[in-house]
Amino acid sequence: MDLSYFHVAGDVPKGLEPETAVVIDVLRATTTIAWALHNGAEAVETFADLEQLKKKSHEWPQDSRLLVGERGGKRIEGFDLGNSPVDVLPSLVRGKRLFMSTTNGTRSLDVVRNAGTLYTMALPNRRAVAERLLCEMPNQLCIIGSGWEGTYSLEDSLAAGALAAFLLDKASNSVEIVNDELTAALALWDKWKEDREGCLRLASHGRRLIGLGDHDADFKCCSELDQIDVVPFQVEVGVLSAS
Ligand code: 3SL
Repeated sequence: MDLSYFHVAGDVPKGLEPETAVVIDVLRATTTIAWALHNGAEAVETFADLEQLKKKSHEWPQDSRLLVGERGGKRIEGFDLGNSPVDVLPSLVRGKRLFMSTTNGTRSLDVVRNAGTLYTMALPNRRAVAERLLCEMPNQLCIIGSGWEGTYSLEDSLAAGALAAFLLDKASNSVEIVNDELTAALALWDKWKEDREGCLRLASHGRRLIGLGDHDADFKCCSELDQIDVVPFQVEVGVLSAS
């Protein structure tokens, strides 16, 4: 399996349609997606564009849909929930379809929606996603971060390193690191793996969230490792289900 990492979806070379892609947005979209599906959401349908989200969600029965998302870290006006993984409680999301739009994470997903196979990952479901990849053993895997408005983010690189480290540990003979971004992500993981929350708090988006108010529960949740077994998988364009 050839492994590469792109800091943001815009860095994926034009014309490269990844055979298998894993999209990461540690703070907080893919952590929220993992917890929502773990807690029984029917699916999470993601949108880059808010108008499209509103149109699609209105075609869905009102009692089985929730509108979820943020802009600039704050809940979108009129939406049921913001983008916090600790808010997608089983009592709220079980059986519901979540219509979700976030500043960066759902945009990243939109860019790589035509990948042959598409997963999302965060730190709490790292092992589950890695084990799925080891079963499937694709020839080529692109790990794609979400960053912040097109720029690098420390926390997504940390998680990319965490995924690569797991794959190398379990199958070093079958895994090849093919770009420098992933080598750097592995070094980052090595440095911060015992203080993941410290890394998230140091990250510029972590500091942005701290500036917006108390996000202690989010930091704790987003930095947990290998806690849940859900593997979010794109079943149709834009729609992620637990698998
Ligand atoms: O950028 C995103 O997609 C969000 O995850 C950002 S936030 O953590 O919800 O502010």
